[in-house]
Amino acid sequence: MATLKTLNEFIIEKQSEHHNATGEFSRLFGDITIAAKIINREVNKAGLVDITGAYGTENVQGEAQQKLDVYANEIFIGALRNGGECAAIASEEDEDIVILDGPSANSKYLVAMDPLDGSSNIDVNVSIGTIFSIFKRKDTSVPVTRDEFLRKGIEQVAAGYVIYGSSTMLVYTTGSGVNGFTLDPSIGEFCLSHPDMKIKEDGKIYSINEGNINISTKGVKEYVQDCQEQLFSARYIGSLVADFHRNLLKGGIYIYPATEKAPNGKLRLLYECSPLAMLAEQAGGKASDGKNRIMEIDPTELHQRVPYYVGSTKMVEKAESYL
Ligand code: P6P
Repeated sequence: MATLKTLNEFIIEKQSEHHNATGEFSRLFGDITIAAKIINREVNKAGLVDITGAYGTENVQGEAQQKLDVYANEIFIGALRNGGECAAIASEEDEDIVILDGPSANSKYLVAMDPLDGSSNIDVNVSIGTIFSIFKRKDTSVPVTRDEFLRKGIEQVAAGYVIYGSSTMLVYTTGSGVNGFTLDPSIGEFCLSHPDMKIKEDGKIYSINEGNINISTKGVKEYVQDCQEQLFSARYIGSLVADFHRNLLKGGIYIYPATEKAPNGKLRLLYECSPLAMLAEQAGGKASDGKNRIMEIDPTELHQRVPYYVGSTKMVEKAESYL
């Protein structure tokens, strides 16, 4: 029987492969994992919380019930602040960066994240996710600035997501392949369940909100028509992490194109498109804005949106050929 390998054991094993590893990255990752476990616990009882919340009850900390994405944001910020390995955070939930003072002040890592993506799906019991991206500071002797986060995806040292679904999984890469870990609640550990994940070069699943098709470009309409003529399956969960994860396992493409309503698409480059692009590429797939490789886009502002085509290489290339 294969031996169980926890995420912590895996990270320490990998750390020893990086000769100059000082354990800081491993500790940073441990902080992210702790936050994911806490959020998992809250997400799993979200329905219940909503019911009690509806009666204005307070949670165990005596605070008024918060929206779960605000709560998730605070949990991640708290875990990273206490861990002391992250100098600052860029979050979808905060307009400006959050600088972590105290022990974190001269840490060498920066984290960009969407603490709980798809949170509108919580009260309909649909899978949701956390997306995170890790950069290394160039100079820890100067204060962190907002501009320091405006880095190309190729500069990420790690990227990953947590999917809170029928099971809770953490999937990440540090640039040498993608590995998936499933949370075993009975021992509170993420255990290696999907080693060396690869996405199929081609697939038959396409994920796009076809409600926007009439306000999408001609090329998008033509590509969707092409998928329909080939009798592909349309699967759109309305939760990026869930659609991405299914396509990673089964092959497929996820598209959030530019539309008349959203001329740059809806998804954010820094903490949604870029980290998932690193994972897609590391798994043998592709991620573009319809023309340019996502990982090469030079961000100009923190919450910048980009059109997004990600998944099986041949499907992304076929879509690009129509654009
Ligand atoms: P629409 C959730 O709000 C999200 O950011 C992604 O998780 C999801 O794929 C997309 O937006 C859904 O957006 O416009 O299709 O409802």
